[in-house]
This record gives sequence, C-alpha cells and structure tokens, in this order.
Amino acid sequence: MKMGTALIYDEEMTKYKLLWVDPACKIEVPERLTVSYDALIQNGLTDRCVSVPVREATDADILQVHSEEYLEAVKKTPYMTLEDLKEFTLQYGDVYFHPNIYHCAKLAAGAALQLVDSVMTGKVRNGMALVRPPGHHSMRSAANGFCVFNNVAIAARYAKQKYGLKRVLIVDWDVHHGQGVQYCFEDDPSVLYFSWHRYEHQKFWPQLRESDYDSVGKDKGAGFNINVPWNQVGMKNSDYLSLFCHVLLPVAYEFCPDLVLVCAGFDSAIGDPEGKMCATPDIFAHLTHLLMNLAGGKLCAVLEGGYNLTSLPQSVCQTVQTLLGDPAPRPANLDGPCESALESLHCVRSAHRQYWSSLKHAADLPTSDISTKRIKLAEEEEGKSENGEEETSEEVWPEPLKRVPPPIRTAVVLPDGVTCPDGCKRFSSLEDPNQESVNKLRETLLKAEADSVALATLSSLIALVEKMEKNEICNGLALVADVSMAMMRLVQHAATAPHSRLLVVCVGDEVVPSLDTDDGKTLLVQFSSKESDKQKSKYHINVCLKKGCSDALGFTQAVLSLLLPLGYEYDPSLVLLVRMSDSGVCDSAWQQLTGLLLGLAQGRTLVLMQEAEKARVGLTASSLLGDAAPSLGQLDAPLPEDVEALERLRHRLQADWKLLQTTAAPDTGRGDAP
Ligand code: X5A
Ligand code: ZN
Repeated sequence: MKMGTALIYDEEMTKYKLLWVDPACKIEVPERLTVSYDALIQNGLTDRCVSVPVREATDADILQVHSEEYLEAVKKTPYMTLEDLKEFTLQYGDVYFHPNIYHCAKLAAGAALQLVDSVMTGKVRNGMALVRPPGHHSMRSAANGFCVFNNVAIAARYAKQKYGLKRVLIVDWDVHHGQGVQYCFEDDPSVLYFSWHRYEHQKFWPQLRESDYDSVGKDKGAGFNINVPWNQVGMKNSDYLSLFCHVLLPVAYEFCPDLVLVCAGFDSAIGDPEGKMCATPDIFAHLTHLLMNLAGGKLCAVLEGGYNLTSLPQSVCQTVQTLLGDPAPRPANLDGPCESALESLHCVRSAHRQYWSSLKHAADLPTSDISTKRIKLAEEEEGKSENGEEETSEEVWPEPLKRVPPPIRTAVVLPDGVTCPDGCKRFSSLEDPNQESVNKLRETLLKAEADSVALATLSSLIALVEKMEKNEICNGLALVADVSMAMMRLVQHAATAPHSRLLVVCVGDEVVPSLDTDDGKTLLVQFSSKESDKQKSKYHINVCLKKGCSDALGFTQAVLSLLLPLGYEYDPSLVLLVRMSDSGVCDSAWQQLTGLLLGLAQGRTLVLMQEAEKARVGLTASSLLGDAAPSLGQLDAPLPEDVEALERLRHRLQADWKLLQTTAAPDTGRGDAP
C-alpha cells in the first residue's frame, strides 16, 4: 500500500534576487533553495523521492485567488526597468520584484498544483515542493512579505475544484501569520486554516489586530480559522508539541480533512533571524508525523519562509525524511510549555470551544485581560526610543543525527498457520544462532513457564525486543495466547536493561496485573470503560471512557490530548501496545493509535494481540510498516461525559506531567472542576 513521496524543485526558482538595498528583504536569498536541495541530496533523500516537474500556474489557476488587476500588474514586471520595479514594489509591504520573479511565482504556484495532482491521483502518497517566492502573505490584490502569489491558497482552491474535495486543512507552521491565507478562506467552512506566529501582542510584523486568537473566522466560516499568537520569542519544542496535542490535532481529527496542505515555513526553527524561536530542526519530523495519518496520509508541504541557512536545510530534511516514512528521532529535551505559550494555548482553546466538541470543556479565558495587555504594550512601545534593536547572540544547536532506519522494518511473531503479512519478516528466536542472552533470560525469567509453546513465544518476544534495542528491527507484532502475561514478562525484562524506559499502552477492559512502576522505568496507560477504584501512581494511569474504545472519535481525542503528551514527556525507549481481546476498538481508531505511537521511541513499537484476533494482524502490520491509517470519517461528537472526564483526568495529572497543561497559571474556570 505504501506509496512514494514527491519532491518538486526547479533551479529556475533560484533565478531572481533583490537588486537594491532593502534591509527588510535581504534575507530572502536564492541560496535558501540551493542549500535545502543540496542537503536533501547529501542525505540521499532526493534519490528516494519521486521527482515531479514544476509547471507554470495558468491565469485561471491564479485568478482563483487573485484579482485580474493584480495579475495584469504583475505580468508587466518582467519588462520594467530597475527604477520602475522599485517604484512598483513600493506600494506593497516587505517584498521586492525582479524581472524574473513573475516567472518564478508562476512556477511556485504551479509546483503546489503539481504536488496536489500527484497526491490526489495516487501517484504518490505525499510530498514537498521547494519553492520561491513563498506565498502565504500575498493577498487578492497585493504582494506582501516576499510573496507574489498565494501558492497554498491557490492549491486549496484547485484541489477543491478539480477533485471535489469537501474539506481541506491548511497547517501554517511558518513563524509569520499567513494573513493572505486567512483573508482568502475567512468565511469558508470547507477550508480550516491553522497558523501559529510570532506576535508579541501585535508588535511583530505584520502587526495585525486580526492575527490574534480571537479572529476565528466569519459567518459560516466561524471556527475555521485558528490563530495562535506567540507573545514571546524563544518558543521551544514542547511549546510546539503542546499546541499540536491540545489544539490542532483534536480539531483536525474532528474536522476530518480530505487533504492536508502545509505552509511549511522553517523560520519557526532555531537560529532564524525572523522568528527567534528555539525549536530544533528535529521537531519538524514530529509535526510532519503527527499530520501524516490525517486525510488517509494525503499531505502536501509547500515551502514558505526559513532564513537561517543552517537550520533551514536541516528542517527540510527532517520533514522530507519523515514523509518518506523513516521513524522520527527521539525529541530532544522536552519539558513543559512556557507560561506565555500556555497563555496562548488557553486563549485559543477558549476562543474555539463553542465550535469544536473536543474543546468544549476548555477553561474560560484567563482573568488577566489579554487584549488590555496588547493595548497597554502597544502604548508603551510608542514611547520607546528607536535604538531598541536588541543584540542577538548566535544560537547554536547540534546538527541532527543521521536517521538510519533499521534494516528490518516490521517483524512478526505468529503461531504456525497464521500467514506472515506482506512486507514483514517472520521472527523466531529459534532461528537466531546468537541466543546467549535469551537463554540466560529464559532461565531467570521464564522458569515458571510450563507450556513449551508459550515459552518459545516469550523467548521470541524477548529476542525481538533486544533486536529493536540494537536497531536491527524497527517494530514488531506478536500474537500470543495470554497478552497480560506476555506484557508482564516484557515489563520485567525491560526493568533489567539499564536505560530502558517502557511505555505500555493497554487497550481494553481486561484487568492489568499490578506492575511495580514506581521506579519510572515503565509508564502504563490503560484505556478502558471501567472506572478504576484504586488510586494509581504517576506511572500507572487509567483512562476511563464510558463508551470504552468503541467511540472512535472520543477514543482518538484521548489518544491525542492525553496519551501523546504523556508519551512525549515520558520519552520512552520502547512502546508496548497491548490490544486486549475485549478492546472494542474499531479498526480505523486502532490504526490511528498505532500510527501515532510510531512517533515515539524512534518508532520502536511492539504490538501484542490475543491469538483470537488474528484477523487484525494485516491491518496492524500495515500501520507498523508506515501506511497511513484510514481516516475516522466525520463522526458525531464524543459523549460529553467522556470529554469532561478526560479534561478532569488531564487536570489531575498536570502536576506530574507538564505537557498535559492547557491553562496558564493562575488556573481559573471550569478546568478546576473536581
Ligand atoms: C514567507 C515569509 C516573511 C516576511 C517578513 C517581512 N515572509 N518582514 O516568511
Ligand atoms: Zn515566515
């Protein structure tokens, strides 16, 4: 099933540049593209992608978003003198023209359309277009912020029209607000636009009132525009992940897009002179991964900004390598979100809770009035002296490690008679000549095992886990007679390894034998429909859903806003996913869970299932192999009790797990409910 990744690039788009002195524009250089493409070559990624040629967007394509007057005006720029170009440029903000930019702008928009075509026709699963000029600031009748035509907005209109798509999600992770995209779809409920951006209470370019969290869309489009203002610089990986887990992903799954477009700007990465943020390039592997199971995996990333010529190519590589299906690296040093990020998160959730069932129980707005703060800060700014240009220390960060996927992606331990799914490797410890450690473990751990078949299975599991730890196998799947017992044995085994951190995710009501988890070497999260009586520890969490795991959306929301943040903060070295025979989980939700968990522990997930569930082997293996999970479909809102219970559980666990926080201190409002 796994299809390829398109890469669209054409050197022609490096053939325009700033021809005069303009400090605001000097960072938008042709090298942005060449260093990115060279890095892809260096990492062997271009060879792994399907190279798709660019084309020029037609007038008709461009007119889907831009006015005729504007298009006609831009058409004249190739024939202008330098003086005329300068003059023409002056009517717009922070942009420059060049005799060749119109040609490049047509190619940039056309590249986005070629990408949409490649994905929608099934030629590839996903892809990225490396383009200049960028697009998300350009408006119906105006160039702006280095952008001439709005590449992604044009692509969204095109996708809707040509392929009859009902819903398109646009994720704008560029550090600037794509106001052009917002204006284009403001009243359109078929396009959900999410943007986070450096804002600093309206002090940062483009300094628009309508970039704030309270611009939620208009008329029928109310709720379909999500702005996350960053009011401080220096946002880190945990701030970005927190926004994904607690705003974007819950809403995106509820929206259920047919296609995901990414305004993929990398000026939100560390070292960027515009963004001044501190998120490391590897975070883009996770942001990409987290979007790759929406829309059946149909994702098109189109380059926007990114001006640090070191972090830009690193971030591009992280994105493309993830699109290709390689496991993401373990995210470096995650802590909780900072206070300012929490305040933004809190405001956005609160502004959108009337539109999205997953946010329905978000807390009220913080009592400190954020808009008052904005006005006050704006006034303060007026009185300030002009020489306020703060000096910037050069940011340094380690180069991301090469991501070398294990030679074997998915190994399966199956009873005789169950066929091995395509693409997987049947695994048995008996075939392994080098089983000293297994034999030793067998003696110490498995003495109690009377049943020889069970014994063979358990030693295979332990051997498999060891190969996963040694990076010889990425992930695995096993059918076992007794899932609880296999789980216990693996937990005991993990406890003996020095650096092991095991995340155990149990799906179903079966009683889990109580594990000694207090040393932090194991984090156990169980999803069930049974309220648990005993007080669990920080490392033993029971997520109770009234409808159990059979409510696909309710269950997925719990995965997104509880399990993922816990998982990211815990940072396991291995994930054990246990499917109990009474789980009741539907196939698409199960595949979503499996796919999402692969973002943790470098994709090292071992799935345990009861033998009777052999009918689920194929689809589980497909998820482990990296196929996109099928989308859940547009579903009814989860049970309000379940959403509320989840909110309460999150609130209770917040003290121990900072990534579960969704409100700024001091905590007020309904989040406080017992
Ligand atoms: C695409 C993009 C930034 C413009 C900044 C102007 N534009 N100060 O990142
Ligand atoms: Zn930008």
